[in-house]
Amino acid sequence: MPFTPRVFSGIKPSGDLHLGNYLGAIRRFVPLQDTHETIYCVVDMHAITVWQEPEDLRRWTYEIAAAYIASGLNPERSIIFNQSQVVEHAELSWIFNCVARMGWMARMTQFKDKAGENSEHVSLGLFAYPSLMAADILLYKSTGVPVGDDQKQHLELTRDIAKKFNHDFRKQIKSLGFDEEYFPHTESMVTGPATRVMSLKDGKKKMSKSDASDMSTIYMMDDADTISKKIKRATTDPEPLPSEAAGLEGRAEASNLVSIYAALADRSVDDVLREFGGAGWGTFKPALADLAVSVLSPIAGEMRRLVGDKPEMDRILRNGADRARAIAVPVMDEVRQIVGFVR
Ligand code: AQP
Repeated sequence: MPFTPRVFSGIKPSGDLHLGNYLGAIRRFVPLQDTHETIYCVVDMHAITVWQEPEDLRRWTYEIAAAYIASGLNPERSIIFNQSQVVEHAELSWIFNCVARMGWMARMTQFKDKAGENSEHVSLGLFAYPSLMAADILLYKSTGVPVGDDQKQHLELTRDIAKKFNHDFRKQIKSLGFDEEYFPHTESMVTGPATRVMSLKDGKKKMSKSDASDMSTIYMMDDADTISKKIKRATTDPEPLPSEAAGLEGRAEASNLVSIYAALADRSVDDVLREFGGAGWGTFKPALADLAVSVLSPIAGEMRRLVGDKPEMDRILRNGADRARAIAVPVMDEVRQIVGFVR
């Protein structure tokens, strides 16, 4: 039985949204509405794998849903909801905890980065995070996941979990009338420039919600002056811009700013360098600042309007959760039968 081309992705409400979330994820979500069934989630259960103030969690949940819509997602076409309203995510994740192996989880570089020296004291949820992510994706039998480059390893693990489930339960899957696979092979959709936006202060570090320095991160809700100030103070090297991409080799900060420009302008890096090759930062940074403001400011304005209308946001999230459940409930019914749970 062929799988419906269906896209799932999500963002954690664990801080203010930034340019990396926008370019690496949200902006890529929008055109997929034309070609796929699309499901975009605010993954609040992922956020609590590290401590969140409940009031902040609620505020960021609304903010992400608002960013989705303000960036061009249509809640009538895409399913937009927050994860905790569809309890089936938690149930499938538990089953996947029993399919996945400890060794698979222990190899996840994001866990190692986040836990650091402190791995004995972080939550069990942080360790099991990729299993919940696999459940998010496979609950809807999603075939594609648009994510930033940093999530590639988690997607490989999602495929491993699906493969092992399909293999371990192949007899039961067949007896339910499925040919071979119950869960599909999920492709990661990571393409184009700025799949990994780096910190403005350190070109080797990912731009992140949890970065302690405000100046390294452009937030989606930053005003025009703040965006310009951050770009003008971004770390660079003394060399002018090269005229082709190969000239950015070994220049992490320069490469980051050019990639951001290319992604915001919807152009290739080579094309941007054809225009700016030979120019100094005094020319390039103001051009980048103007471009970033022209893209982000209208979105921020619309986000502010939407988060100010809580009843409307609640209606959208509830409606999205109802539509998500309409797909998830029959899948979980089958999964329970496959696993052998008595109902
Ligand atoms: N710097 C980035 N460049 C490109 N894409 C990025 N994403 C995150 N940072 C960058 C993409 O945004 C989506 C949502 O990410 P998430 O919030 O679920 O988790 P994350 O990747 O851990 O994001 P942060 O901002 O770094 O959050 P914290 O600091 O709380 O861990 C994903 O598709 C991700 O690839």
